[in-house]
Amino acid sequence: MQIPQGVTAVIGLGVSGRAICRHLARRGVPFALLDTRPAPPGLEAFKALYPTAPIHCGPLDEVDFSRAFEVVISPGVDPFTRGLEGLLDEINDATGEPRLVGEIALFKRAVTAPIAAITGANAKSTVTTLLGEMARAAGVDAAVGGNLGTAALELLDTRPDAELYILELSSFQLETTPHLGAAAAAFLNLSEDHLDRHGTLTGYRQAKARIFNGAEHIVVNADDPLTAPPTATRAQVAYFGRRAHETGQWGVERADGRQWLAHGSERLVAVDCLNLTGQHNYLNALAALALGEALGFAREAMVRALVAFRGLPHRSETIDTLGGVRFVNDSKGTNVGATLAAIEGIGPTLEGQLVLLAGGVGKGADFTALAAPLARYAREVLVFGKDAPRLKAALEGFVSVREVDTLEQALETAQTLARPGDCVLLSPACASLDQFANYEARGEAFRAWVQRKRSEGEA
Ligand code: UMA
Repeated sequence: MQIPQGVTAVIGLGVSGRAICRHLARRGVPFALLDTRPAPPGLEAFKALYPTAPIHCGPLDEVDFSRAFEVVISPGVDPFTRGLEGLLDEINDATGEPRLVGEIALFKRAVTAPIAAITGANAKSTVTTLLGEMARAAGVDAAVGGNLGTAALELLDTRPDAELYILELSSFQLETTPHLGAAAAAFLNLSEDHLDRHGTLTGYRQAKARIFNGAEHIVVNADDPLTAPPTATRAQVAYFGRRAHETGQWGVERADGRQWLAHGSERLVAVDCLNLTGQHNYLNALAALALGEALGFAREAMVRALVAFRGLPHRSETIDTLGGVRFVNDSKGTNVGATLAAIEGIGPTLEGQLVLLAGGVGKGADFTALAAPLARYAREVLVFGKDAPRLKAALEGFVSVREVDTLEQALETAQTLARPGDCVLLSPACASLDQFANYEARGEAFRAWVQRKRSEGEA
């Protein structure tokens, strides 16, 4: 297929691709749709909506892009896919950007209100949502989306008058964003994920660090040097971290027998006033406070929103306490970094110990980083699913590990092992796709089991 002269090629018929096409159609920009899959879901509906748009389904090396105005790629498609060779390096004279860009580049060109952007290997959805709540409390009309679920371009169409756009951005989205120019940009943490796409941790970091391009304010993690901007920046930099920090920094302070979220020497709120639990969530709260401060939100409003915030489903979500044992659903813990954050976040807050439920598809990750914190905080680890044997091999000798077949069996066993003061934590360090449709379905199975036990107990 030859993309006709001056036509924009849109790659991918998912949430982003549909938002890109709608955005272009509204502006009268001619486009063609491509998807690497032979029959992508939603194709018939697309044809009905845009009957004259040229369509190609199948490998991209069958497409001649030489006459295309530009190529706009969906985040789930690798810009180094065969057929796209060299396009990332070619400059489009009309836009001054590479000829291959992503949805966020189009968003940036069209938006007039400021952008707050959040990336990181983990916790970005929590910080994005919390910042949205803080904006609301501060009386700022913000639209919240991006990798979180609602495509950025969709926000622009449905909320054109928003005063602020708060976007969660993935490495896939940032990789194809030449210049974000955010009013405030945060890089929360970095640990191995998506190495199948980015090759190395360095490649993953470089993609994420593009969030800093042209930013006015930058928020980075003082405990994770890999979140620091890789090149000199003119932006104002704020740090958050586990310890109480010096003037102008955001940290956790211990005073009067309590832990406080603090800015320099100023205590803002005691953590026992929050619904969020675990050290990792205190860091998320500090990152959101630092971003909100950079955006000019009133502190009192931010603290009010923070105290009311209950967190997101499947992210260190307390489901119930049965017989003195807390059941926490962290099914979104789909990589080692996320599970580490949950163990180290919740472990120190317990009177008892953790019983960890983990397993699924490990995506080639190395699980050994989990061994030392589990030796410290866990009574037992129950492993299930495809990579259970690899998990067991990595943890054995450090902590007691038992292999079972399913999450249900893991829960039944956990209930017999856990003692009052313990926490049964589902934080699998793995994707769910061997045994569930997605991480949400896995979390819902956990929730349903706990709720059933609660009602059986009450019956
Ligand atoms: N696909 C193909 N060929 C194509 C187009 C897509 O095989 O030509 C496949 C992709 O490999 C992927 C699936 O189709 O398996 C969806 O890809 P997509 O790029 O069309 O995805 P969207 O539906 O546009 O959703 C994307 C984000 N998904 C990805 O980056 C994979 C969504 O984040 C995001 O909510 C949405 O845009 C709106 O911004 C999801 C995600 O899993 C939650 N993100 C990853 C993560 O958080 O780890 C990065």
